[in-house]
Amino acid sequence: MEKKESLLEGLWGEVRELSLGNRIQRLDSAPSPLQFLRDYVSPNKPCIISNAISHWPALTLWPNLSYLSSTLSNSIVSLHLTPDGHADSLVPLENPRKEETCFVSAHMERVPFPCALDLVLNPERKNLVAYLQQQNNCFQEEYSALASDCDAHIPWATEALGGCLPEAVNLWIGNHLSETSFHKDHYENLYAVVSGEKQFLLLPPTDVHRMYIRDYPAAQYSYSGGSGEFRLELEKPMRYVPWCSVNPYLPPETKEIEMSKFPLYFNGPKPFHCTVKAGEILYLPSMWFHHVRQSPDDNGCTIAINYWYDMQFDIKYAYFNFLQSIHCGSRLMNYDASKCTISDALSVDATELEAEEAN
Ligand SMILES: O=C(O)CCC(=O)C(=O)O
Repeated sequence: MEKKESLLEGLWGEVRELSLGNRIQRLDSAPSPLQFLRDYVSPNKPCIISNAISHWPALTLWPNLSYLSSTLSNSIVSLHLTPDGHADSLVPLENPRKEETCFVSAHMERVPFPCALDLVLNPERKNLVAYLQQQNNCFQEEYSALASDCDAHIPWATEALGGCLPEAVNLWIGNHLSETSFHKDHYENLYAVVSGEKQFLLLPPTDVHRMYIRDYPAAQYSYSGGSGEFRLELEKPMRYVPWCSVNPYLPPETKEIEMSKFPLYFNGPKPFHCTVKAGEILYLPSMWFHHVRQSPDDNGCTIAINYWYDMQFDIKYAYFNFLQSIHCGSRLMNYDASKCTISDALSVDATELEAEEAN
């Protein structure tokens, strides 16, 4: 058991030593497609690129919020509402029965853009946190009036990634309270910040065991405009979502207990931390775990647009799945990590836990 743990620690170290180094590389201009493919996509390695979108009118137009409101005055957009800015995240259940924590999605409403922006900018007015986002190609559908302000794709990335246009282009407009919890996506992500700043914590796919991915019951916030209250409702029929258990920014009151529950994360190598500023692009490779926070510009919001390209389901993907499958215990429900050691966490047998659950 200890052997398995030290083998994994060896893997995390070797990946950093041989490939990733200790910080995210920065490029001063757009790479050629060949350089991007050879130095970043093939080795599955992030980078931040400056001066690649300087020609976008969006950089000067979008921070002027009255431009956005007038251009989008007739657009109906998807708005995500939560009580605290944490959507797609883990929340304790108010009446715990079997599971104590659920995976909660935001209350979603389709709203005229000017009203939606007003809610993003004034969280205190209705005591809610609004995040304009929808990961379904929303930029090209809901925000088509802004299409000429930026490129429809990132040309050098499109060429490097096989020539197909992005599968989805998404717009994100949020305030300082919106936070996206640790997760990974099966896409190559080119994430461009237009206004404000985004702070990313990044961990490579080789660190999957440090995320303690478990199955959580899915729940939904529902918001009533009348009472101004949120209700948290478990989905019916029950559905389970595998999600990362680690919250990297712990409030002092739970810090000690959370750190002891997730030692592989808190005692292992620090995640890569990077700030992506207005005018910069982060290349976030497929399957990398990421946690995102934001600092607004002087207008009170952060604006970003990301391009999701299909990933190659190649040998790296197969290796990753194999690695993930070694840690079978982390995918089970009701598995109380606080009661086990690091070695237990790595060696726990799925059938044992299932049997325990059945009893
Ligand atoms: O900007 C955010 O809040 C989240 C971005 C993200 O998770 C993604 O692009 O995959």
